[in-house]
Amino acid sequence: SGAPIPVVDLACPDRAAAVAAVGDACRSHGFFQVLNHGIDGGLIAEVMAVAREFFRLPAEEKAKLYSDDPAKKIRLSTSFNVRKETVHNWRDYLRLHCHPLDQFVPDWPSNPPDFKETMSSYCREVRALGLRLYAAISESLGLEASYMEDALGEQEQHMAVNFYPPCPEPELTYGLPAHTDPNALTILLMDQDVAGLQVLHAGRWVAVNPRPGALVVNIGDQLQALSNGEYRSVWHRAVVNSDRERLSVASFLCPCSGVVLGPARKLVTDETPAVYRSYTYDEYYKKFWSRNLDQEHCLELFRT
Ligand code: AKG
Repeated sequence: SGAPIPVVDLACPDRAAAVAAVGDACRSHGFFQVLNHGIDGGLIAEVMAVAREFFRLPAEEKAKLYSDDPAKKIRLSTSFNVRKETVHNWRDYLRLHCHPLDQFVPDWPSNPPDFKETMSSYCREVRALGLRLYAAISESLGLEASYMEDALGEQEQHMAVNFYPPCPEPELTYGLPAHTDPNALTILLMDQDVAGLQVLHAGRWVAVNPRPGALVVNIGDQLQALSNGEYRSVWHRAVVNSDRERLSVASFLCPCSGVVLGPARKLVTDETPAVYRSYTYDEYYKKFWSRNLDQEHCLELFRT
């Protein structure tokens, strides 16, 4: 129910209009779909196919990658920290670190045989798209185009390849419970024909049904902080259903851990005082994951 999330066409010849559309979407919903994002449709289809093939591997083969240690750089699990949760997610997910690629790819799954190559190509493309979006987001706030990229440091990049099997009793759990993203920017690729992602907007859960070829982008907690609360990192969740499996691939751009974050100086004025104090990403990340996902917004703990 509710209004669908905004759609931004990155091929819009009027750049100022595209930048304004990005800004409006970040302010109103914290989520938007991007069309003409520049990532080849053939590559996107291959990513979905290779991810599906991975989850179809025999359980014994996948079990070799299983770990409930959140510190591992590559692992298969059902949530960030299964040791802490009281209700388990109806999800399998493969968590990968993706930047720099040459450091991490050797440890990625070598079955399916084209997993490494396909996923590496996609990671490179997603990163380039993320950097383009940072420029538009910075400009839409009246900042230098390079502001976000500079402020976030040499960024890490992670990926969650999420597989939600059909669930016999979908009302008893979630694929992924309500959360905001602790990172800066998330780019989501998902099945077009099975609904699951829901976004909280004006107090209601809104289903996201991406248009063909679209990617879904959302603002993470760090961009909310850098924008001094102007842009919103909103609650979202994945629901499951009893008859269809669903696949999504979430790419997270994350500040480097030592970088000091806080509202952009230009956005702090007498009329708009700093909403958040400064902190390191390391401090934020530890705080975020030391709590349960569905508690109050973690940024509330970093208010001035
Ligand atoms: C995540 O991986 O953090 C997500 O929010 C995924 C949502 C989805 O499966 O659509």
